[in-house]
This record gives sequence, C-alpha cells and structure tokens, in this order.
Amino acid sequence: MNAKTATASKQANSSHLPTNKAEFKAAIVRHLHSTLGTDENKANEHAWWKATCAAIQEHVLDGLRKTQKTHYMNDTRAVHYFSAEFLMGRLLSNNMQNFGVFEVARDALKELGVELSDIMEEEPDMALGNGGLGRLAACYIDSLATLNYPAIGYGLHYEHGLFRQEIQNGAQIERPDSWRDYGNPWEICRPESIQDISLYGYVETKYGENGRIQKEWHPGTIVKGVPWDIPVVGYNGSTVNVLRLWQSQASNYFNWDVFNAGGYVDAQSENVQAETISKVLYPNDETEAGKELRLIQQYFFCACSLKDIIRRYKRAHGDDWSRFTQQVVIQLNDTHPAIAIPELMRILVDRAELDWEKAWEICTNTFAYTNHTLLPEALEKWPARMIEKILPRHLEIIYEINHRFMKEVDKKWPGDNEVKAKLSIIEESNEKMVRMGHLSVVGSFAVNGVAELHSKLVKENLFPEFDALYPNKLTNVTNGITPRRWLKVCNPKLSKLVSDKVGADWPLHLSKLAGLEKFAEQKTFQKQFMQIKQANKQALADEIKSLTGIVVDTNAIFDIQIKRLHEYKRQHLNLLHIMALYRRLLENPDYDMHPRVFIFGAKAAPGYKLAKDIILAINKVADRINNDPRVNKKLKVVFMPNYRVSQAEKMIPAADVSEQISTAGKEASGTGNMKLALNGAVTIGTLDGANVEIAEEVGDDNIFIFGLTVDEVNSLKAKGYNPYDIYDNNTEIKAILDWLETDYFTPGEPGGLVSIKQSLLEGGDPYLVLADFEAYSNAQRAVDQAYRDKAKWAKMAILNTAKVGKFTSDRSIQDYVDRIWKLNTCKIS
Ligand code: Z57
Repeated sequence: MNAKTATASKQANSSHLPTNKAEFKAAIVRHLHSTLGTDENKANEHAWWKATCAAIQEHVLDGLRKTQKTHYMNDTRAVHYFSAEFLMGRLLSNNMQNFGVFEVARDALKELGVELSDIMEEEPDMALGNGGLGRLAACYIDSLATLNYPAIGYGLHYEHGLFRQEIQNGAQIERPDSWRDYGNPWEICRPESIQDISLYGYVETKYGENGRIQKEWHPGTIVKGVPWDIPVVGYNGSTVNVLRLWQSQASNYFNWDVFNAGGYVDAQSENVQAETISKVLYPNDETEAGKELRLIQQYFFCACSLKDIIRRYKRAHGDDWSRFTQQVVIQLNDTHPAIAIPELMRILVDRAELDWEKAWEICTNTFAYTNHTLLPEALEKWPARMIEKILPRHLEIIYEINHRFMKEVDKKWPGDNEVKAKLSIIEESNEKMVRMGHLSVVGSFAVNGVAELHSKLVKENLFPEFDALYPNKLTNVTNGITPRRWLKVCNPKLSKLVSDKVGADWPLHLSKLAGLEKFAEQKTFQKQFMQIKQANKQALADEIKSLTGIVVDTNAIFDIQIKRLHEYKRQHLNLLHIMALYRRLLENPDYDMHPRVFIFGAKAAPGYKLAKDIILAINKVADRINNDPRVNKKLKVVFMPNYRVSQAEKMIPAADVSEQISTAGKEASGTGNMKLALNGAVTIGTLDGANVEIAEEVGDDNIFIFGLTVDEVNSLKAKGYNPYDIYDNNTEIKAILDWLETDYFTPGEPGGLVSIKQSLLEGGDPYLVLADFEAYSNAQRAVDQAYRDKAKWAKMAILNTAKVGKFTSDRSIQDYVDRIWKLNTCKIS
C-alpha cells in the first residue's frame, strides 16, 4: 500500500480503527506486545488468536459505544430477550465477517506468517446452552442487531457450559467445559451495574394507613449479580447490541462475624454457596429437573435483569410507571424465566406501591412467551413448597394471580370445576405444584409456538381453553436461522458461488436465493455446485479421520443426523435401518446400493439412560460395520464425538442427506433441518415441526417425506398400538431386534445393547419407531435411487438452497416485531 492510501484511510476513520491490511498487521502486533506481553517470534497460536480478537474488538467496542449512545439519546423501545441459554459458539470469524474485514484480516495474518483458519481453532465454543432453544436465542440476537433493532439478551454467565463429550469404548463420558479458562477476549465486566438479589427468608404483613395491607419480604440471604456483556455485532450494520450475562458472587467476600470467631474456612464456604448459582449449565434438554438450584438460577437471572431494566427506565422516566410498557417488552424464551412475572408484580406492588390492578396491567403488557415443546416431561412445574422456601413472597403473589384468574374462568364457564382444575396455575396433586406454562400464558399478552404445525397443536391440544378465553393471544412465529453463520461463514465456497449468481446481498435478503432456481438444471452450474459439495465432503472426511481414525469415501452419500439424543428424535430408527442395510449386504453381497456414510453427532443428557445406550449402540454397530471388509465398500458409520456449534459448522456444508425423522407431533420446529437444507442437503423427514414448511417451500420433488402424520399417530395410539404385531410379522425387523440381543456387536458381552430392543417391545415403543420403520426404509431406497442420477440430485440440492429463504431468522425477527414487539429500527450514527 502506498502512503497516500494510508493517510486517506486514517482520515476516513478518525478513531484509527484498523481497516486495511497494513493497519491490521500493526494492530495485531501491537496487541501481541501490549495486550498479551509477547512478540511475533514467541507467540503461539493461542496468542495470535487473542491478538486478532483484540484487533477486531476495537471495531466491536467502537460500534458498541455508538449504539448505546444512540439508543440512549433516542430513548428507544427495546426487546429484552430472557433466556436461560444462549448457544453462541465461536465469535471471531462471525465478528470479522459482520464488520466486513474477514479477507483483509486474513491477508494481514498471512503476511505475519499465520493462517487464520488455524488460529480460529483456538477459540473455545461459548456453549451456554443445550441445543435448539439456546442456539435459536443466539440466531435471534444476531438478527436483531443486523436489522438495527434495540435489543438486549439476558441470561446466565455459566462458569461451565455444556459438558465436553468423550467416547470411551463406545460410551459417552462427560467432562467439564471450561470456556473461560484462558480468558474470553469478547466479554466486558460491568461492576458498575452489579445487583443485589434476595433469597429465602419470610414475609411480614403490615397494616399501613387507611388499612392498606403491606407485605415486606425479609430475605435470608443476599447474593450479588455481576454483569458480563458480550457484544452482538450486526451484519454490515452499525448496530452492536449486548448479551448481558449474570454471574453470581457472595455479597461479602467474608462473613466477618464467622471470620472473627476464627472460622476462616466456614466463611469461605458461604462464598461457595452463592457462587454455585452460576457455576454450571443444567445439561438436560427437554426434561425439567425439579432441582432447587435450577429454580434459584432462573430467579437469579430474572431478578438481576428486571432490576437492570428498571434502573435504566428510571434514569429516563423517574418514578412515572405510565410509560413502562411503551419502552419495555420482555420475551420469555420458554418458561425458564417465567418467575419474572411474579417478580415484576412484587416490585410494582410491594416496592412501587401500585394497586394490584395497575401492576397487573403493566405486567401483562410487558411479557410475551414462546412455547418450544409439547412434551409433558419438558413442561416445567415447581413444588409450591420449594417456591415458598426460596421465594416466599412470590408464592403468595402466584396464589393471588391464580385466585383472580380463577374468577375470570368462572365468568366464562360458571360453576365448571373441571375446567378450573385443568386451567389452574396450581396443580392440586399430592404435592401442590405451580405450572409455569399456565403462569406464562396468564401473565403474557402474546404466546407463540415455533412452527405452523406446532402452534396449531399448542392451540388445539396444549392450551385450547386459554385460546377460547383469550382470543388472538396464541399465535405462531416460525423459527429461523442466521444465514451469516449458517451459510456465509460456514460455507465460504458455496457463498461465493451464490454471490456470483444472485449478488452479494443475499445474507440480508435471503429470498434472493430464489435466483438460483433458473440454474438448477444448467450443467455448468450443477457441476460447480456439486464440486463445492465434494470439496466440503473432503474437508469433513479429513476431520472424521483425525477425530475417529475412520476413513470414508467422499463418493459415498454423506447422510447426517445431528441433534441432541432423544427418543422422540429417533436416532435409533436411523440405526435400525443401518443394521437392516448391513444385514441385506451380508445376505446378498451384490445388494444394490450406492455407498453411504451415516454420520451422527449427539450429546445425551447425563441422566438419560436410554439415550446413552443409543449412543453406545451407534458406536458398537459402527465398529463392527467399519471393520467388516464384506460391507466396507458400501457402508460406513461415524459417530462424531463432542458435537457442538463449531462442529456443526464443519458438518453441515458437507451433507448430502439431512435426517429429520422425529415422531410426527413431537419436534416443535427443528432448526438443524433449515441449516442443512440451506447448504444443499436433501431432507429425509416426517411431517413434523418446520419440516412441513420446508416441504412446502422446496416442493414434494425435492424432499423425501415418509411416515405417519400427526393424525395417523393419534388414531394409531387411540386404537391401541402393539409393537409386537410388527415384530412378529416383519422378519427383517425381528432379525434386527434379536441381533441387538446377541454378542455380535458387543463381543464377550451378550445383551450389551438389549435395552433398545426392550424399549421398542416391552416398553411399548412410545415413539412408534417400528410403526414407521418400513416407510422409512422405502424412503431411504428412494434417496439411494435419486442420488445415482447425478443431474437429478444436483438439481434437488440446488433447489433446496434456492427455496429456503423463508427460514432466515431475519424473517422470524420481523414477524416478532410486527406481531408482538412493535419495535422501530434505530440507525446508528
Ligand atoms: C429445546 O432445545 C427445545 C425445546 C424445549 O422445550 C427445550 Br427445554 C429445549 C427445542 C425444540 O425441541 C426444537 O424443536 C425447536 O426447534 C427449538 O427448541 C427452538 O424452538
């Protein structure tokens, strides 16, 4: 670069942010020296990664400052996205792309002798979530910043995110995740915004003037909430919002009384208790744990966040609550933050001394609630006694909310005690339970499901009476994914090809992908598209080799199922079909099939026995097949250990086939289905969740739909489903299930995999695996046939990429804004 260009770029950019290659080189070296205390010769890859992050962080902090100033000056209405999980993954490549400095920073590093793709591997995933729900929250805050909406994400600053998975002898072993061990270069601690949070204790009833009853909560403990801000950078945009995560800390470093009495160790243990709150993410996806610490986590982050919101509101509006609902909307990501509803009531009634009616009006115009599941085991209920112990005043408030709600129900259905029992926030079982879903519906102005089918089932099956009582409260917002991370960043080759064809602005206007349709049958485009797929498959094959030692053929169909391990997602249906193929190949070495590699990635909740058994079974079957030269040329099975966001980014671009095979009615939406289709994988799936909408978009010719529909599932269950009828009459299924009981896959350990057979027979096969097996097997045959016709398959793959523009999370966010949040965009100056 010549001196003239350098001066020009400095002038254009008064704060001297690095923008060209020379400036990036200088900034990175400067950070090696003065941020990291090392130099170009001594620095290892970790140091280079950190120095690069620090150079990018200069842009981040500049954008953050401008955004916060603009939002403050304009006193903007903002959405506050409350979520117990944010599954962010890595941030470096995303932030570089979003500032449009990816190439220049990469070239700068190259001149310093450093490969960007190598140092990116140094970044630990920020895995503060379990699966779909947490990753959805991450996509949504990306889109909010990209669309220039004022928004804050609120959650927990877990010290340990989701466990790291190791596979030993085929079984899952959990190891602690320590994402911050060597420091996180993105987060900023904000000690000036620490909050004190009360827990335990008792409620005192006082009688004020003119007989007004006053309640005062005398807490037993106070803990500190320390906020950490993670900047959220919008694409091409100027907005940098924040994700604010709360860390718990003992409110005094020492309990001085105990300390002075000589109890130094006891005084320390008090600290441990408070600090336990944000120690670790609960690793259960879709199972409510019912544990005291989990409820404390939920309350802790909600109480911190509400105080934060109210402090900010009061700075602008003082004690005048009349404009609160104009400025603040709070989205509850599932019921995990539902305790925020009675907490806001407590603040308004007990502290601000508003009338109950006024307070309730504010509350029910502030909250909106997203339901993510119909599975009964995922619907949170807390023992009333547990709430009473931890949050005595909140239980009183919940009872009062319910008392008034029951009066409303009685108005609508006079004298109907059955409907009251069904709708009550309190379940009058042996042990009284608080139903957090009911509390969320009653306390919110909008309730949404996450895909058309799911929202319909929420209305018809989960909350039908609520729908009758509150017309128009229940609605749908179909999930989405950010095309920045899930195409632009993870699949640079395809991104470039797409940009060449439809223009470079598709990451902001994903429906422009439709411009690819006209090339779907063009030979040269098909060739380019499939060559990229081939290159991505080669990269994944290398990754598979280095992680598992398994060698796979990139001419084989790469068939991928990646998601949490759960019976309803039916990884075992996939496995039974693999065993069927294995058997067919053993019986007939000429069995006609295109070579296929079945690839899995999945974590099981540590306490979910059958899910762990399914992981074991996949690995044991994989071992046997991969080492059987009789079938090796046609069939391989890979279980990728430690599936996580950064692993997904490597797997998704390489998929030919996307497995979306949940029992109809069980998967609320799914989002991996969208990511895979966007990257040109063809779906084999049931009519469940967002698969229905994907099928609508891509058309029946470009997807393999199979299996029972929701209605068919219901009528089969109603007439009485007996899996033995299938087992006794289908020789292939019988042979496969019996195979699991032998020691064929577990040498020296007969019956090592029998629990799967048992769950499908004695267990009653609750997710209808056997009922759908034949339809699945036939659909797989159709996949095999289609793949052999290279031109046909290329067309299908291209049309998948072309037709899934609907599923950008920008569209989801615009739906939330239009139907629920009513925000205005705010351009940053
Ligand atoms: C979770 O990841 C989901 C639902 C839950 O109730 C909990 Br808890 C965790 C998932 C659904 O299973 C997916 O179908 C959906 O796509 C995702 O949430 C995002 O809405």
